[in-house]
Amino acid sequence: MDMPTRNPRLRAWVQEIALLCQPDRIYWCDGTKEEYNRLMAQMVAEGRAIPLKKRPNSFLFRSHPSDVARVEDRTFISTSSKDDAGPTNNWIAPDELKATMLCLYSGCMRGRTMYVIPFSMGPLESPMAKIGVQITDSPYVVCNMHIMTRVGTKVLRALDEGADFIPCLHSVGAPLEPGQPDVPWPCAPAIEQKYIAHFPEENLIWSYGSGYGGNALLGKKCLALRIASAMARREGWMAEHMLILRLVSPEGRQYHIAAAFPSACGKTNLAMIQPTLPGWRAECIGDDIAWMRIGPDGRLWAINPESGFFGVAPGTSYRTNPAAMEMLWGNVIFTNCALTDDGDVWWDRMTPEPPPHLIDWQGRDWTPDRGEPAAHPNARFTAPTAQCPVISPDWEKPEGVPIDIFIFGGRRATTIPLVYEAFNWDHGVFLGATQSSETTAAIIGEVGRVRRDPFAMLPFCGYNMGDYFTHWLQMGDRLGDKAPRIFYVNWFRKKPDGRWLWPGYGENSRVLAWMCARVDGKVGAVETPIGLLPRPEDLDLRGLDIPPEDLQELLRVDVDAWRAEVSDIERHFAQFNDRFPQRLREQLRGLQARLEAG
Ligand code: O2Y
Ligand code: MN
Repeated sequence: MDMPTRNPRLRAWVQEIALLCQPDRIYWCDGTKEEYNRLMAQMVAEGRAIPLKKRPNSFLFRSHPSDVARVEDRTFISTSSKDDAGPTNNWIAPDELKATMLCLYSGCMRGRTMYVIPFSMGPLESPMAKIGVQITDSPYVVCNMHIMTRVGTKVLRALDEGADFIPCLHSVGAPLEPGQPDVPWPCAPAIEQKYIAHFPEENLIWSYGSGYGGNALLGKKCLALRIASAMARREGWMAEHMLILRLVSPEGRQYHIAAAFPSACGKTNLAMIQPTLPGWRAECIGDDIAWMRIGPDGRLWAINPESGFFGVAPGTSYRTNPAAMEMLWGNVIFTNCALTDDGDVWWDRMTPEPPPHLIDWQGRDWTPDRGEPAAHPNARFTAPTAQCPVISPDWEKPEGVPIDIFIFGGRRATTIPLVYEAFNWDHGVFLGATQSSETTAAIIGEVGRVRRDPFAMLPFCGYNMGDYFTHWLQMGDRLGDKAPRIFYVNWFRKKPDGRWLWPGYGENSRVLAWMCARVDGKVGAVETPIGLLPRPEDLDLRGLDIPPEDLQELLRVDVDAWRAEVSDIERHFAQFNDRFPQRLREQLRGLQARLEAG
């Protein structure tokens, strides 16, 4: 077998996987534009992709209706001891899981091409970058990886020089018999055949049966969060489900913010915020993942390991996220969006009124009276980060940016105020550990139920979450007085009649500006049982028409509701048993005591 690498481990692994999966051909990706164009042209010719007349070099894909999102129930953290995966992860012992998956992988690429994708998460020159090599039988995955990661021969050269790599094996799980015609979106027919497996003790990823998003683009959730979080704990850094944002004050002072939100809380919108507050501006550094380590100055420095956005399309509009809309002018892969009659894409709430006729995400005629959305609720765009009109000129700096502020948040109609600050690091870790959000239609299950999603990492922590809390506490010990300040936000509090109290989007800059003033010691705060809140006059609300009673409600600490919250937090913490850090138990007792005293 001819291989363009001298790296002995990589050569042996590719050979082993080729013998196992039995592809018809092996192709090593070079990451070039020519390669991307060739694969796209091939997928168009095969009827898997639709070129969009209205957007240059952009294509629409339609997935199989059974393969439309991450499959949390089929995602496994496979450690020798079940306790090391913890109560919030699915677990199967490594030997058992490997035996099952080896049977599935055997001959799974027959009739297909096996692509070998050398990629880097983070700029290759960054001391924080990690190299992965994904093997896949999906050309759609190859093209998405081109956008989302740094693919190519530069990575191969680093591997030749002995760089380590994380092996990521992926198959759609749909071998072709000789003469069998292919389908536009091959995937394993049954959900029980899908496995998204992580072996953190050996930095190994095996994914089988799905061709969609986080299940298949293995650099993202699998490597940059699940495997990286386990590596980060061992090596003393942090891999977090966080956007990274630079806010610049009218005086030109820069503040760097990293923020964790569960799904459906507007994370990409905040990452690309266009402040309404006069004189303030913002630059996006990343919208989903932050890798952070303590720098030589003792501060926490963050990079965005990705090079693309894999954003949810429905809800994205010129009102909610103008920067994203501008970014999507061309060079974009759209998945499960609707197709307009003039060759463009459309999704729910993109425009106030839908077009009179569309082809829906399953290729069927659609008119507004259909009663179901034209685009799938988890329809996606894959777009290069560099195309974002508000991207920071420093987004690829190898050393990253120094973080001043951490924000945790969730979607809660009641109880949680618009913003409050943690008393100290341990209290901030408590806020992250108790993070909660109401479920929306984007998550399978009951809508409007409060779900605890610690640090927005529930589906992404590659080890026992009790140990993850301890890791956060230890990072704080090492950072000392250089630690970022920690805040909690809730943009989604409602009036009794169901209307939002806060306008959100660009107006959130007013809340961010208060945080910056807190960092600089320029503004006071009221001490309450739950944390430090702004007084109404501490928020710069000039030009915003918000009734004083709404503001009062946004900043109200509802002590009775918080007592109920404490009971729920106790139940949530109990699942971590002996892995739960005593310091967070003390935080809970402190909150209880303050609520009783207040
Ligand atoms: O459904 C998927 O496979 C995508 S999930 C996703 C994609 C981009 C950013 N974040 C997420 C997420 O689930 O947090
Ligand atoms: Mn995410």
